[in-house]
Amino acid sequence: MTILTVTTQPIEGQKPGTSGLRKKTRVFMTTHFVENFVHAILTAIGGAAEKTFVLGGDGRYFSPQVAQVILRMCAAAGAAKVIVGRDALLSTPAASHLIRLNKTDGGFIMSASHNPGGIEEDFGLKFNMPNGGPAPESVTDAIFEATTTISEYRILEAHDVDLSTIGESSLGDMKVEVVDPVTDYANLMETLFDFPKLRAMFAAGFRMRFDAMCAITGPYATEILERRLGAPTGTVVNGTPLPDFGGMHPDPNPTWAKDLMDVMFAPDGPDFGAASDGDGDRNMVVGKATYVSPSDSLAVLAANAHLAPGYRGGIAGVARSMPTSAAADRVAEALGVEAYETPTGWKFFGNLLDAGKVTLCGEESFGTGSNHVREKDGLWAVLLWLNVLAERGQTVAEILTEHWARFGRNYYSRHDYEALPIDQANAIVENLRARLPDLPGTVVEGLTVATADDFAYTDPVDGSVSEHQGLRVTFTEGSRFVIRLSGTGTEGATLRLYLERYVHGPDGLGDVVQQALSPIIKAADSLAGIKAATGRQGPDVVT
Ligand code: VG1
Ligand code: CO
Repeated sequence: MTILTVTTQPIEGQKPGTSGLRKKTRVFMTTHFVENFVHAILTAIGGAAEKTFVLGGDGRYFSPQVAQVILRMCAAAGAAKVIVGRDALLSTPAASHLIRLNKTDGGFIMSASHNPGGIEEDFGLKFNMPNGGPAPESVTDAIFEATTTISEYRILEAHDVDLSTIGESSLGDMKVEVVDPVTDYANLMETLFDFPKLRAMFAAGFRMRFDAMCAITGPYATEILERRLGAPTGTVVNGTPLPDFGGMHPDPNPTWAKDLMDVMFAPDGPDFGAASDGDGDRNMVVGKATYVSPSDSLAVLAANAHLAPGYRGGIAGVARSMPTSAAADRVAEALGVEAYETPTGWKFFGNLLDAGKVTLCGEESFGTGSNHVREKDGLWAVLLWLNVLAERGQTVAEILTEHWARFGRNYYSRHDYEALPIDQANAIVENLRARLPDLPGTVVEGLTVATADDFAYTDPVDGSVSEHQGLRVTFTEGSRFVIRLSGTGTEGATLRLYLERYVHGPDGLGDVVQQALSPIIKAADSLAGIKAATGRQGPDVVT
């Protein structure tokens, strides 16, 4: 087979964001776009010669074609082998696991996660490192750099590899091993959780609904929940991955998983509900008529992880992204373990996990995970919740109520203003940033500003510094808001406003989160002027 050397030139905008490169699918479909980016990845990691990689994705439109390009470029670059999920399918956590299990040199994940899929929607590609985690900023910077200087790439001239049949084949001198996307991951879950106990809980009539939102977790949830744990057929809904996710927006939150919310809040609703995102790394958990905020979910899991076999020895520490509520910090304090605060995005947890400093990590955006892989993991979180429910024999509502009584409650919400003109969003952030030094002591809407800064993170393991990770303003009575721009969108800019208020012990505020937060919402708007600048009456999505 011939290796072709193709002349190309830099394509603008190939800068990886919070989690890989995401663009409109039609942009990815333009000439050389995929090839240029793959070449840049291979350059940034020092070439592919003799290396082994993992390849898979969430099955969205255009993935089959991109998989073939990646295979032919890896073959041309002298890679020894690529392990591919059947039909190029792999959830992000399953890909992370395969990278680690097979001690490979990293992996390519084709996904734009929670962004909708289809020819008119979004596509994405990210590279994970040999530890199974997302490439750190040093590597994504090097990838971007390589996209700006590219002049040619190499690709093998060959027919498509059959990815629909499990087994090994050759592409030039490179081996291609097609594996079942689910088995190894499901086996890993069996080592972490008490499957016999969960089977007994389902056998005793425990009712659950798992909404896979026509994305990648369907096959995983069906195998684990229905086959291995004996949950009734139909427990998993929307379980077949579709190239356009059936037109759904696979973002597991109350807005986009409204069907699930309706079922869970109906009078005869199941005991437990869950949804996951496009690539299976995020989750929403819901009890009977009880919504669990992701920040609370992380805190509850941290407080109860020792109830599951994989975490019996306790946890080493907890990490959360800066905008995530401090609920987990209070648990860490009670357990006498360290709590870490990182910038948004899973790539910042990798060093802490590798160094054994933390066992659990989480983000306010419905992502939680542990040291079992180096990605957040939606189904893992669902199984840990199930294990906790089985051990405690309580409902989700009872567990939450007891948790708040013991640790106090961090009222929390995120308000997203989507698809803003980029200049407008930048101006809101720049204006507030410029005022930060003068804010302490200012009284706004009855609240006094205590501190105001632009979050910068120094990685405690390798000393690398990441600046401009979100503007945060805290008030003297302990509440705060954070503003940052999304790094995963593909249309205009999305402004995220994160709001938090801590109330110690039973508070009489009830379950009216937005009401409890209303003083902070007003103060944030008065300081940042979001409504005035955008002309909008309120956020597009509230979680
Ligand atoms: C969002 C979330 C962030 C998450 C990221 C990737 O990023 O806020 O917490 O890590 O998506 O998740 P941003 O920059 O848009 O706020 V996923 O499931 O898209 O890989
Ligand atoms: Co995701």
